[in-house]
Amino acid sequence: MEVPTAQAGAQTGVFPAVRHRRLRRSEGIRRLVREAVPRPSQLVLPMFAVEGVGVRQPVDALPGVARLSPDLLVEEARTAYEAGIGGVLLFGVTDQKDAVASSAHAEDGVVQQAVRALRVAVPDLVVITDVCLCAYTDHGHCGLLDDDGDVANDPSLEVLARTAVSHADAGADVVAPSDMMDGRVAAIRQALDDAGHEGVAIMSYSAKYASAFYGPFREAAGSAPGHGDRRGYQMDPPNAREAVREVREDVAEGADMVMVKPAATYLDVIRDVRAATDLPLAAYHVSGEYAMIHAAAERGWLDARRAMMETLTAIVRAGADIVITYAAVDAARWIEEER
Ligand code: PB1
Repeated sequence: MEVPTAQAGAQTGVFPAVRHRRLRRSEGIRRLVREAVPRPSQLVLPMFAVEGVGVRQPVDALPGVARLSPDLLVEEARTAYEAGIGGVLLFGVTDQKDAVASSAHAEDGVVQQAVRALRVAVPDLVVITDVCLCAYTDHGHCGLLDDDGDVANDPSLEVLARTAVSHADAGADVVAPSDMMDGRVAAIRQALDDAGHEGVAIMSYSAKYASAFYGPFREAAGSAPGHGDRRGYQMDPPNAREAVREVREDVAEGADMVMVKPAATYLDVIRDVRAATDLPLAAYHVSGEYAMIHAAAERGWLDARRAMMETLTAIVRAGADIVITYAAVDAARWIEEER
């Protein structure tokens, strides 16, 4: 049989020898060459824990999301676990607020109660807890205030560390400091180790921006700052190089995982951070990035499923190993349907 050779005179590497559409001809071929496909096991579901029994308070600005008492939270977490997601990230919602965030590290705090309930009800679920003071302070900032009303960095570290230890005491697998105080990773690592929690990991919100996309979360958690804003500690959106500096600092202080937040509007930062560290890189698809897709879909402008999956795929394509998203359970199911 004569071995076909390139058409006489035809150039190789360009049309018509190369036809890119050959690899788009069928779903089978497209699936074979698909590059970045989110996996259910890399998705983390944020959850809001409140006091009480039988409490379910849907959050208007976050379709499908509710504040849940421990009994109902474990049911929803079990469903998420059975859908194959990688873990849950717990946020406390409470009326117990004071100037020094006492309820943040209370042994019977809302997050501590939820962690203990999950440890019993869904023992193999990875439980991550958000470590911050904004939900527990009467001023709504992520740290303690000094006499001038500014967020006092170093005095906040001790309270953040105590909060992380109280989560670990309750059984958290991972603590995730979202406060953006300088030095908090080292302080938390030292406190966890001193308390015998060498095995509890730290997922640091290393590059967390003062974003306009947190509004729905603040409605859910009742955590908006009472005065001013968070630009004195969260990062300025125009800065990408600064994110690499923040990540390198947290790695040096002992972070086990780092994070970029928000995600869909910071894909370049995710890519830069990916290149800067081999540690597991999480990206947080925040409340506003999630809610705006649902809002557009409710007006008939977008297909929510396709838009959500395209967004999560972009975050993974940019280099994220872990995606924190309110769509985690939906996405896990959609991924399984499309396998
Ligand atoms: O989904 C979201 O918008 C997350 C919001 C995020 C939670 N870690 C913070 C946003 C804020 O600044 O209010 C909460 C700060 N600890």
